[in-house]
Amino acid sequence: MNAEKPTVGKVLTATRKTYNVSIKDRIVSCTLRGKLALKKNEKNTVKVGDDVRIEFVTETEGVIAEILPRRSFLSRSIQSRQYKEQIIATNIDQLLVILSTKKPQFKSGLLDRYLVIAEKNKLRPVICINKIDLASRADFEIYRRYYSETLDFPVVFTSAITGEGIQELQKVLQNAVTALVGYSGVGKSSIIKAINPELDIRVGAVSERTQKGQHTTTVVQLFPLADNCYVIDTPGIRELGFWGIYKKDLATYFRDIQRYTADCKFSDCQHLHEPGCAVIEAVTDGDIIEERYRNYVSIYQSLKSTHYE
Ligand SMILES: Nc1nc2c(ncn2[C@@H]2O[C@H](COP(=O)(O)OP(=O)(O)OP(=O)(O)O)[C@@H](O)[C@H]2O)c(=O)[nH]1
Ligand SMILES: [Mg+2]
Ligand SMILES: [Zn+2]
Repeated sequence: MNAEKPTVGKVLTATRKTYNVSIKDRIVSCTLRGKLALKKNEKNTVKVGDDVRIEFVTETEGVIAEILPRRSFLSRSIQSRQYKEQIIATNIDQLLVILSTKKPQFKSGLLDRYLVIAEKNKLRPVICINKIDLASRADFEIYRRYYSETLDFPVVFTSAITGEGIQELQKVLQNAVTALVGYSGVGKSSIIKAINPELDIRVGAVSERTQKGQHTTTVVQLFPLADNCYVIDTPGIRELGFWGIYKKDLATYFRDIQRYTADCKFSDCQHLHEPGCAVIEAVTDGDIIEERYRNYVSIYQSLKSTHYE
């Protein structure tokens, strides 16, 4: 091998100074080329999932010289002095939204927030209801039916403990880069480990007292699972801020609500309590499930009106 020859690889981990880049079957530990090290905005900061051009220094060490164009990314807002966009990972095809039946308790409101983020980021969502060993499927059938049949999102029930549903999930993950998102403790890391038990991944117990996870995963990490199949583990995000989503646009990220908005009496209808609202009518008729509509209203109320507010 020519040690000077630049090569393209995928960023597996990105900590402050070191970046692990996967090139073919090897992992190269990289630092940043001067220009990239100066950076200081999200667009030219190396992120997990980036395809990068590296130059080898030794057989196992290199320098990242260039970030290749990104085809997508997942971002969230972080609230410091003002809202700031933070890119969580890049070059993602689909978002695996994971909830658990219990410990922590299933909440459809959380599911709908993640689905808004998926739609906003133009990522295909797949819904995974994990810890099915702790509950009865029948209790979740209403969600499975609505989200898969009415909304057309794949829904998979899994248990990382018994292995139920893991094969079905693997099929959905084929030929894609999938980011796993969901609250701390729902079992994101456990599911990756269930797919490949040889991976070195930490899982952590859920607190008996609060029924919450303990934020075991602290960094974003990409795992190659098979040829052209990658998953990205993410830390359970405590505060799921919305980036660039405003009240007036929210309905466009709810594909079921969106189907009715053209029939509302007022063109600026926000579907809250306006007369002649076709969305509210669809809820009354049972075409949109009430829980989903209530989640819309609650997310609506939590959003800013405009960019400048
Ligand atoms: N009963 C049951 N427990 C599970 C299942 N999946 C994960 N767990 C347990 O749930 C706890 C949390 O699992 P993790 O995989 O660490 O959860 P996580 O989503 O990665 O959490 P963070 O890294 O904190 O965001 C561990 O004690 C797991 O053993 C499941 O399918 N059934
Ligand atoms: Mg984890
Ligand atoms: Zn309306």
